[in-house]
Amino acid sequence: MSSRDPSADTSDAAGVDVPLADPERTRAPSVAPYAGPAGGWGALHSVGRHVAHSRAPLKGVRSLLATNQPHGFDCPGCAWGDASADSSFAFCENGAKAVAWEVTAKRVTRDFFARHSVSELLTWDDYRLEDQGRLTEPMRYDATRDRYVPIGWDDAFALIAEHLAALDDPNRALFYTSGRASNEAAYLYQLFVRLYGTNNFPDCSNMCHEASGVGMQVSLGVSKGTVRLEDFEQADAIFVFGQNPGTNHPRMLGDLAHAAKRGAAIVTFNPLKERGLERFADPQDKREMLTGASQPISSRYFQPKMGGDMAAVRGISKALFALETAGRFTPDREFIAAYTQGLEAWRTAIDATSWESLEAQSGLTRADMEAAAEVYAGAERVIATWAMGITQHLHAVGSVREIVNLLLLGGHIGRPGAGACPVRGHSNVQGDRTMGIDERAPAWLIDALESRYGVPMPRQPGHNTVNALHALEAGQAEVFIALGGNFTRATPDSLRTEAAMRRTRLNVQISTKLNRSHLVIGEDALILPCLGRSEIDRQGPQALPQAISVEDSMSMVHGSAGRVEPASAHLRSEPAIVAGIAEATLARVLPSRGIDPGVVDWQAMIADYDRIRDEIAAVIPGFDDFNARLHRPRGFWLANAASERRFATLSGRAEFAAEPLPEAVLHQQLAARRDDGWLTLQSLRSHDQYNTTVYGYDDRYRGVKGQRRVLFVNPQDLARLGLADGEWVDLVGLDHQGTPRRAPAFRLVSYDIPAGCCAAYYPETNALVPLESAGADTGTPSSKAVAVRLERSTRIV
Ligand SMILES: Nc1nc2c(c(=O)[nH]1)N[C@H]1C(S)=C(S)[C@@H](COP(=O)(O)OP(=O)(O)OC[C@H]3O[C@@H](n4cnc5c(=O)[nH]c(N)nc54)[C@H](O)[C@@H]3O)O[C@H]1N2
Ligand SMILES: Nc1nc2c(c(=O)[nH]1)N[C@H]1C(S)=C(S)[C@@H](COP(=O)(O)OP(=O)(O)OC[C@H]3O[C@@H](n4cnc5c(=O)[nH]c(N)nc54)[C@H](O)[C@@H]3O)O[C@H]1N2
Ligand SMILES: [Mo]
Repeated sequence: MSSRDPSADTSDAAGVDVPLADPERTRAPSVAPYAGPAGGWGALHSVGRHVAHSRAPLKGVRSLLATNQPHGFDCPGCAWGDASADSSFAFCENGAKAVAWEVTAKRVTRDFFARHSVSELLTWDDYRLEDQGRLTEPMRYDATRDRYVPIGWDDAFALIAEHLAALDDPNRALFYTSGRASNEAAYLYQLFVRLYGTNNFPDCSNMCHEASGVGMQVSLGVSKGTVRLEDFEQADAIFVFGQNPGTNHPRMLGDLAHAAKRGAAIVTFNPLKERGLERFADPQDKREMLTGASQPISSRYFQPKMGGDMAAVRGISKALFALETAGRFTPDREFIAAYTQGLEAWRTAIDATSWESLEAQSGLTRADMEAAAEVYAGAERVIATWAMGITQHLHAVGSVREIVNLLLLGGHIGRPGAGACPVRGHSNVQGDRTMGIDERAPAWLIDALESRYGVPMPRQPGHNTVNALHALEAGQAEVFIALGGNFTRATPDSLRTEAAMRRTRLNVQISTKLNRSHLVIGEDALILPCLGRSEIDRQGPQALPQAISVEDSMSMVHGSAGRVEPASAHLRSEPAIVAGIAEATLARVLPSRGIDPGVVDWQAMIADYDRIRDEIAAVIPGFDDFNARLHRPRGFWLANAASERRFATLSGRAEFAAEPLPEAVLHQQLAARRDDGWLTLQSLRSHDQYNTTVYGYDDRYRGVKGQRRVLFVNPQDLARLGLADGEWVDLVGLDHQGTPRRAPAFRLVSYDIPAGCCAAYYPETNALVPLESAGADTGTPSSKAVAVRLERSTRIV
């Protein structure tokens, strides 16, 4: 294999417009199974390499040590809860990589933008763009020179205000949020956007855990998990659905390992054998590190087909009812009678579902489901956790509700050591929603905002992520502002997304690093560089360091204060940038509506973030006395009614869901067409990435080195299709109108994955995810079920 010209890859094949990785990145990977456990020395060595690559070893290491400590900053890596306040620094390889990536010594300066036109940067891949380092000053796109040029902060704010004031309808502006934004930034952002007049809050969570919130809300009356970290110390059985904690929530492995060690059963459902769910060596355990010992994690490991979980869980429940008849399982009848409704309808639905159909949809055998039921029946306290393997499907809400059904059957909601645990993605995605980043704002929130500020707020629902793209396509939206993230790369159907983003009149990206969202632009564009979480945020006349706050997956809210000097003197904090935009914009738009722009004193809040928290305390339930409670070592817990067996559903009871299974999920639909090469693709994360941020080209636990363009396929499928491990293929999909989409050049890796299923990394595969293929009740793209055909690649010689 040799390299090829990347520019040739951008245009010639139908439906391709995103460049391939640059030539050295299209080299052949080395592929060999990984023998070690997750964690262990492999993790320590990897951190060393990544810290060195960031060229800021000392600073990097010092800040790492402060992460997730009582007086340090919250790890920007994931939303798993933090261990007790007195424990020493919790080592996490991928948390360390996230921090090293942020505290890098590399910088993107005005000279960089003078040297590289936007057209040139569009041929760079995701890794190379972000690897240039931290953004250092505000920049504005100059179309005549096709380059970004410096602009002052005030001029940038004035430009945004001008564009926003010029819109005849505030609903023509879109305000995206990525889940790293702090509670303080998010609160100010939603306040500004609603004062401006819209609920257009497309959000990363629309592509992520939306189904968890929607499903749990109907079933349990809460949209958040009901467990706390302590519950993992008491559970007898932990059912882990559709997640890869070894890579995406490594600190969770510590909790799973402790549970496994004391004998709790860990039952995993995942089409792939993820190493972290098999064995883990804790890098902080001296004995394990010295002796090479490791802790087995899953006691049972089931490999359903993608989209098969609702059927699998229904099968477990069917088996439980059979065990009940045999006198070997007792549902929690007291709990069911006192707190739930709908059991009979659900049971009727289960009785009406044959084992054959459960097997066909789940890809598991009846014996598998019965074995899982045995574990459940023998456990007094059961936790179920899940992530993207459940939520990124069209029927995700059904799956979430079926998992909740299973928990309700044994009374595993609202008792110690038991409960539902959607494991969130971004480190503050849950907090952002709590702060009101919600395109379907509940009435109580709008009421509370109106009464606090005395200004009418919009009540009409706004655009979620997918609808925001539709609005751009239809010319119904023209200004796009992003508080973090990489919208253009994270969203489906890259071809259409990029065309839609090119229709913007103004595209504003508040970011720490350069990414493709800065380059796919229309008329006018701004890059507004902000502080990262690791950096000291000084505000007010005395330049006092400020803390921000975040909420983890267990609804713990805690403070976070940066430790290192900012990457550039010109950076501003996210709250300060939002306040700057708000002040400039509202001064122009509110007076014409007869409203005094002074209703909110933005500068006072920026001078002292305690003032922002006073506002949060006044508006958002659960935050009374916020400033005092924030500084407790582990912060404080937001009450969760369902965990106290109060169910704020329509009926006031927890609701069993009795929805039918989907008639046929994608792998079933494609089964008949498999000989034509059709497979169900899931797009997932490698070990060396954070969403669209690519740290490197290795996926250690899956045994792949030096390449991201790989496709994991079942050996039987390879044989049937006349393909072999090591060959290169293009992935071809179809949009909703049958127009081809192509993601070129993936190296086949024969892999332990159910027949008919395959896997490759996102965002390289986003080109194939149809924009119309999103959950009707969630708007979440079905990134874990994409129909693709394999074509031998003509592109690699
Ligand atoms: N280092 C690192 N940490 C991260 C992130 C990151 O990119 N890098 N991203 C953060 C974010 S925003 C999120 S949302 C989370 C994501 O965390 P995960 O949900 O763990 O992320 P994915 O890599 O998408 O993994 C999906 C897992 O589900 C499995 N799966 C896929 N389809 C199915 C299915 O139909 N059924 C079942 N049972 N399993 C299935 C896959 O094999 C894979 O193990 O991680 C967060 N933390
Ligand atoms: N096909 C497919 N698509 C998916 C997924 C999938 O599994 N498959 N997963 C989906 C999921 S779960 C999610 S959450 C989304 C993620 O979508 P996003 O949240 O939009 O994407 P990220 O890649 O996390 O954003 C990376 C960028 O954030 C900026 N950034 C980093 N730190 C900070 C900070 O502290 N402040 C600010 N302002 N900016 C910062 C940097 O400039 C960086 O380039 O992608 C979704 N898209
Ligand atoms: Mo996510």
